[in-house]
Amino acid sequence: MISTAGAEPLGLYIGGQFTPALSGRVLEVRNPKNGALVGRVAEGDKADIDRAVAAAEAAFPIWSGLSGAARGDIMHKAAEILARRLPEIVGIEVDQIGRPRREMTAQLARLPEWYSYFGALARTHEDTVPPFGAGYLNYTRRVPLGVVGHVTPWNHPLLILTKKVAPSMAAGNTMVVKPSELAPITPLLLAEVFKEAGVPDGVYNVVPGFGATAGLALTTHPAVRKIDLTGGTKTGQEVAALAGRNLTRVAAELGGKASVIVFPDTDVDRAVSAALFASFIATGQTCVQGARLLVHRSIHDAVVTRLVARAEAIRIGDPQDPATQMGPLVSARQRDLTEHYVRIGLEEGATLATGGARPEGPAFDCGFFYRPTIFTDVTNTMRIAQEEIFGPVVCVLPFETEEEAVALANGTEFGLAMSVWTRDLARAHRVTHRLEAGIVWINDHHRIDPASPWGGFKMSGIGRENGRVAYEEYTQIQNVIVNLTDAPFDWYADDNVEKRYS
Ligand code: TXE
Repeated sequence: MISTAGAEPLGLYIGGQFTPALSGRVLEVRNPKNGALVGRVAEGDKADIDRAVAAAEAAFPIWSGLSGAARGDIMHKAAEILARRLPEIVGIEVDQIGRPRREMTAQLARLPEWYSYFGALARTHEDTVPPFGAGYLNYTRRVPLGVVGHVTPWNHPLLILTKKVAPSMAAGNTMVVKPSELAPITPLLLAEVFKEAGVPDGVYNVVPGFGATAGLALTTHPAVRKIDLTGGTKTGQEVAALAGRNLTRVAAELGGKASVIVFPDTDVDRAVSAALFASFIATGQTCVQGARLLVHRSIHDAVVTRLVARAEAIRIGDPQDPATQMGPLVSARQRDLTEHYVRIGLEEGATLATGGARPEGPAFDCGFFYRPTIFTDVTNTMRIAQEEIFGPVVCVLPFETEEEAVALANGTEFGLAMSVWTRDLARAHRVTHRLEAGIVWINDHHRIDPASPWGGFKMSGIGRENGRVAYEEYTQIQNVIVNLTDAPFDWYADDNVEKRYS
């Protein structure tokens, strides 16, 4: 097992080996709860990305040459090994990003399902035989793209990585991962899982480093056939523009500003637990965070009163303590951003119902902690209602009519996810069908499954993770048209036979 505690930094993972960066540079991973060193990791740049892409290119004929069933078997094995190693991996994930152990245990326990689901897809995928006409057999083949690049963030390091790795691996691609500079350790640990499962060397390569160096080198590499990125909308726009020069495909899961829409037939306690779950999981650092709570005016005051009391009772503390319900933000930068937006909210005239400050006490002095924060009297034109904050801040906006709720919910540039809370079946579906969002939960929030397509409308991204569609987006179609007759055909012959051209 690789160690994160020793003096030797963890290497990049290229061609089945851990190796130092060519530059010799190393980056430090620090625990956001207290600044303690979690581990030292080799910091890759362009030269290392070039090596990793070359390793992935070399492995491509081997991996793509296996049958889907053989790839599926290896991925099922990876699922079993990963399940066995989860306790150790959860502990490191918690130290890297500060999310509470109870959240990371629940989230990471699901990861093996991705390898099982996509392994099964690799085994069972069927191509098509489109109609063509008498005397012909016409069939399609889905073939892998080649080397693909995964650029991943820090907020769900392994879940987001897995959403990209599992479908691309199942479809027969080889890959280079550029994980977030804040959370590179667990993506490196995953390499051990794949090695033990029998994934050939060079299929899965990891080059930790910064966006402006390693990230840029990967996304502009001419041999990379697809970039799959999760990050901020600005990053997605930049990456897509540059990748376009090489006609590299881009999938991007970007920012969000999800609305939680609560109709008046919802029980107040249910609405409050919905809002808490939607808004404060991951200290609000998730792209589908319920950052906007749209509540019918008739229950607005009751919901706000109860929500404030419940938010104030959330236990903030050491993320490794199983009793902790909210950990720190991931970095000083994320906390600065949160504080910046809280100031903006106050300047814009919103009312701070609770939070808006760091928790006090020696346990919080050296970490990036921030209290759950609720703004009321928010209007849809305020920046706090429109821009992604990515912290534990929720804006409450009242509405009167269904029409108004839909207009408010759709009234941002984002379109990743929303949730609708009502017991009225017809209204639930009627409203959902008018929402501009790639994911809608009815009477729920945050739910995710490997079989269920995940991705955004509007400025929240392009392409889809999860589901058959994700597998297919990691393939390209070859159409094979077979003439089944031996009848002579000579287009230029003067034989008075009518020629068929199409
Ligand atoms: O993300 P970045 P950051 C949002 C959230 C957050 C903001 C900034 O609002 O406050 O983005 O967070 C790599 N070429 N989300 O700075 O920079 C980078 O190294 C190639 C939403 O952490 O977008 C990292 O690996 N790569 C989100 C990854 O992109 C580049 C998750 C994401 O980093 C690059 C995270 C470049 N030019 C942040 N610049 C979500 N959708 O869940 C950066 N990277």
